[in-house]
Amino acid sequence: MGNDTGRDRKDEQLEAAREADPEGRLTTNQGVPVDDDDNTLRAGDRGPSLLEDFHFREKITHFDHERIPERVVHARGAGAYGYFEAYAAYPELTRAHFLAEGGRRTPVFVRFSTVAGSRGSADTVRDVRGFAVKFYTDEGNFDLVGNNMPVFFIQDGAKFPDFVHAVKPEPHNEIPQAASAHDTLWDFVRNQPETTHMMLWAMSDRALPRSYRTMQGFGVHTFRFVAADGTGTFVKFHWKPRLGVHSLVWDEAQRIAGLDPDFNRRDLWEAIEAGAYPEWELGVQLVPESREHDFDFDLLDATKLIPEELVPVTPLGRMVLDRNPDNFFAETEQVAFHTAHVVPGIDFSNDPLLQARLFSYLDTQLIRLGGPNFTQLPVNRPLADVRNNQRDGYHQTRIDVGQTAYSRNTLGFGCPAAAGPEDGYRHAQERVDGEKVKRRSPSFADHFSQAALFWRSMAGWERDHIVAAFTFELGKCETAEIRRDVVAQLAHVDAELAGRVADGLGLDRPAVLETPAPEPSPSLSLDTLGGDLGIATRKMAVLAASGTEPAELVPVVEALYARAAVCEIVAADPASLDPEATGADKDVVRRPLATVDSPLYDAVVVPGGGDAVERLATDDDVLRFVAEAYRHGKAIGAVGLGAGVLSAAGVPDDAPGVVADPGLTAEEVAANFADAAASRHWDRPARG
Ligand code: HDD
Repeated sequence: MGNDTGRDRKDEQLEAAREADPEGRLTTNQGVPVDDDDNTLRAGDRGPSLLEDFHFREKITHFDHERIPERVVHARGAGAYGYFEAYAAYPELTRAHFLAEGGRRTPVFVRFSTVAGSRGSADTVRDVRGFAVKFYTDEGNFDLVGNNMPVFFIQDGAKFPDFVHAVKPEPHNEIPQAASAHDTLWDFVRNQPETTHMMLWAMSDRALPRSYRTMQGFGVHTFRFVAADGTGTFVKFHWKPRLGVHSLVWDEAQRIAGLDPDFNRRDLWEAIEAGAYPEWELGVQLVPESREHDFDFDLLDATKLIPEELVPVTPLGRMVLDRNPDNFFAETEQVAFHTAHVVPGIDFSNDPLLQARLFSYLDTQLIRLGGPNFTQLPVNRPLADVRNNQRDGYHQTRIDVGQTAYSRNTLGFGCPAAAGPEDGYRHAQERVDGEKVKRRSPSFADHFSQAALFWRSMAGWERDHIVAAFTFELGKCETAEIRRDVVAQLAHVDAELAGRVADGLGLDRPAVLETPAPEPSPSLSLDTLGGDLGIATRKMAVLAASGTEPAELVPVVEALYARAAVCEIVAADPASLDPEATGADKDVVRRPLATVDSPLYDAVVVPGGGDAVERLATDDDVLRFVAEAYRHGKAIGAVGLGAGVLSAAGVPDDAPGVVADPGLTAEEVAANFADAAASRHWDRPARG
């Protein structure tokens, strides 16, 4: 890739920091060759160790200091490099250089994360996901530190420590890990009704993304674009995945947390290694400053979204992630995002949550990365030149040359000189006048209308999942009053929601208190966000056994590959398979059944073959595999006699998303199965 892409410039900069010389001799950190790395220096074979063993002391000391504090939130994550490409120039909106020319590419690093869990927690817990993008622009770094949900739990950053203390494991026993289903979170919720809208999102399947590659991202706050002439436009940022938005279901997510705690992390890594580069479109909702007060909610309130039906999303460019980091700690762990990392042309609003973040992120990096020079770490270093009078501090790696480190100076010929408003960052001009108050604006007071908007915009199956999630989470709360109070809070949103959750918890249905909701916003439903890439990159299990008929398996595998899906052949004993029946020429991975399970796949298909069907239909693990796929709404296919395995698992052959007509050819099954596997099927009858 040439230099014009911009992407290579970050890669080249990183190259200078890469160390890869495994063939050289082992040395100490002083570069002294080490003669023996296995034994301490001691007085005699069985004698005590000697303090002068500097190699041993250095090795152990370094090891003892290997850990840094994990992020106080968003500790668990995965990152990747790529580029952002603008579709066109947008001079009427912003003077930002990275949006100033169609086709201009800017390197990026993206880190996705869960919020509540520790670094080692499972990926597929019920949680918000972080979606943080660092643009290495020619004018300095711009960090868009967003989430996969467009609203937030609280309105004012002063409540952030309280919220985080409530959702994190409880302080007396540090239980539960990476889970919101406990008393303190829901106690916070009942006392802070502004959480209601976000809690509906968090109880929806948005909190269980199938993949980081199939999540939307949102800047959440209202930001401000500033054009060269100073014109300001309020802006909300949106990332839309090309693969569509896809989620897991709760039972499946829990199973995956045990089967593969690295499920989302592995998925991102493998897709990029395989060249299936994930892609998102960056879009914006734009509100001219003159229309700031045209809405029945406040643009400064982060618990509100602007329905896309009111303000459509205008696409500005696309982002592609095409390179995995070389070293998790150096890059993904040490990357430091900050909402105040903005470039000329991008500015803030007075959202009190955003304003608090503008303080918090720099502060946290100082403790997490040990001092003010974290900006010099390779992953954080801007591509733009850095030139100022900031000096010294822990881990300073620059050698700033010259006599002067102050401004204004004459000895240094006045250098470096300030850029001035034309080139330099100039904060948006705004007249501000007010009393000093510790008070919420009355325009932030409505906590339920948009919660109702979200609920009413959901498809039936999404509502079922939300009700199940509230019932599960509140069911885990040990304090009865918390369950009762939260259900009463839900009665402000919708009678059906509150009533169904009350039923699930064995409580009386609360009195109806509904707030009138705006018109539903279809763009909030996952039903409208499926994408148009069908089954591309989805993972399909092909269940096989010795005796599986090649003529029934190979066309299925070929058809799935032709649609860019990933296929794995799953068998109790892969070595017993006829090599021809495994599509070996296609390098199809074969997995022993004991090492995988149904929740790790998006759909399952069973080719026929007399002996094989008998083996499969009498194997409990196979039957559970198929039954679980059915329960999780996944497409299930069978070729020829393979249908016998489905009926042994109790799967009705005419249920939605089940392709099991023995009269169909393998090619026909493959085509129908591929269509069925593009989405989940929730309207299924119970298994027989
Ligand atoms: Fe935050 C990390 C997103 C509110 C304070 N936040 C962090 C990360 C993301 C977000 C994606 C992880 C970045 C990474 O991968 O390194 N945070 C959000 C969003 C918010 C939000 C979308 C609301 C709209 N955050 C928020 C508030 C505060 C913080 C109100 C404090 C007042 N967030 C932090 C932090 C973290 C952080 C403590 C922990 C680690 C870090 O910053 O680097 O400063």
